[in-house]
Amino acid sequence: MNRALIRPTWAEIDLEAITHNIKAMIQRLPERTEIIAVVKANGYGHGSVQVAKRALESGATSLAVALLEEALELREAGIDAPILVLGWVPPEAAAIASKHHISLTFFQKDWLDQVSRLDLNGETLQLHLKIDTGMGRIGIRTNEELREILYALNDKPSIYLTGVYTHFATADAQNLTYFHKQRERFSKMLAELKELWSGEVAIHIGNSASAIRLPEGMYDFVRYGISMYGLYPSQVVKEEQAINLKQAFSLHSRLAHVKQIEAGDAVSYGLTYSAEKTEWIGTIPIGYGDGWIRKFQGFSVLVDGKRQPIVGRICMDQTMIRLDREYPVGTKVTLLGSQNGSFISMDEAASYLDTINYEIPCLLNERIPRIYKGR
Ligand code: PMH
Repeated sequence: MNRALIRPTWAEIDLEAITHNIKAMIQRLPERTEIIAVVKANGYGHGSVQVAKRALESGATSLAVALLEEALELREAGIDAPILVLGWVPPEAAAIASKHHISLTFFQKDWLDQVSRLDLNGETLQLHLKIDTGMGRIGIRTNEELREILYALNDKPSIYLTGVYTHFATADAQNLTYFHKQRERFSKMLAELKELWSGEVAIHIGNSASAIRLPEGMYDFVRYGISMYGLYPSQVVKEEQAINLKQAFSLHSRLAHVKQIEAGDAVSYGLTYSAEKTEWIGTIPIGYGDGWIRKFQGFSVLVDGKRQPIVGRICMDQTMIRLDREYPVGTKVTLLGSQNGSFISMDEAASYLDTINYEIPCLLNERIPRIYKGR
């Protein structure tokens, strides 16, 4: 028996959907613009190694992660494509990056000075310069910082500037005024950089929302995250219908117990639910210990293609649902995704939790095995 599947609760990742979503993006982009598949946070909870491999097979040419640890995991899985770390890495770890040919993001002169004092064992280190054009997170903000950093790079022979990029704060919004302001700041900074620097650098500015909405303005690469997984960056982008995406993630379990309760009988901690009449109650083996958080109380799941409400408090490992009739133990329950023609989207779950779709697959933790379809 497959140990990962002793408990019948699993996430299914449809790799064909990943291929579909990458191809849809490639079709929108001009030929010169390539795709960096963003697989940070374990591929937005979908599994970084499997998604990265499928993304590269489907036309993405590089990968991006948030942490150096995440990049090393990809290298350990035998992936040799270019990888960029998007977050800040402690300078003393830069030798690990150069050893494994992983590109790092930088934006501090002090960081560069510290890295230049490391022994890189004859390897080179490739860096992308991050420009903060208005996200207010990381990056240089002024021409003075740019000049200082480029000047400092000049006498560091094993450190190469291979990319420059920025990130948008409102590319998914209705009003794109701020987005265009950030683009304007970026192109000014880029013009300054080109005055001062003769080397070839790859330029990338766009996440999913910007790449979907302004494919012509994306320079050399787009950093394709949420939409590679088949989710729209926002309702606004979804309604524009510029691209057709397929949700890759679905979540399933099976009824572990089915019973009838009588009017007045209560369910779960705190007795927050009592039956109004005789009812069928099912128990499924998933709970907040899996990231299926307590706020899902009152949301629905699919059994027999029909919506059935979650009743009573969600426990650490178990959740109860009210069934429209008796079902045998072992009946499949779909918590996210489609079953018999019905569909519970990630967007619906996110809206129920008053959050964004990005957060849901990240929330569902490693206790839930990921099963890959379409291999
Ligand atoms: N580039 C950077 C620097 C990012 O931080 C992200 C996503 C992406 C690209 C991909 O964006 P997309 O998923 O919208 O396509 N980063 C985050 C974040 O830090 N919180 O939510 C999404």
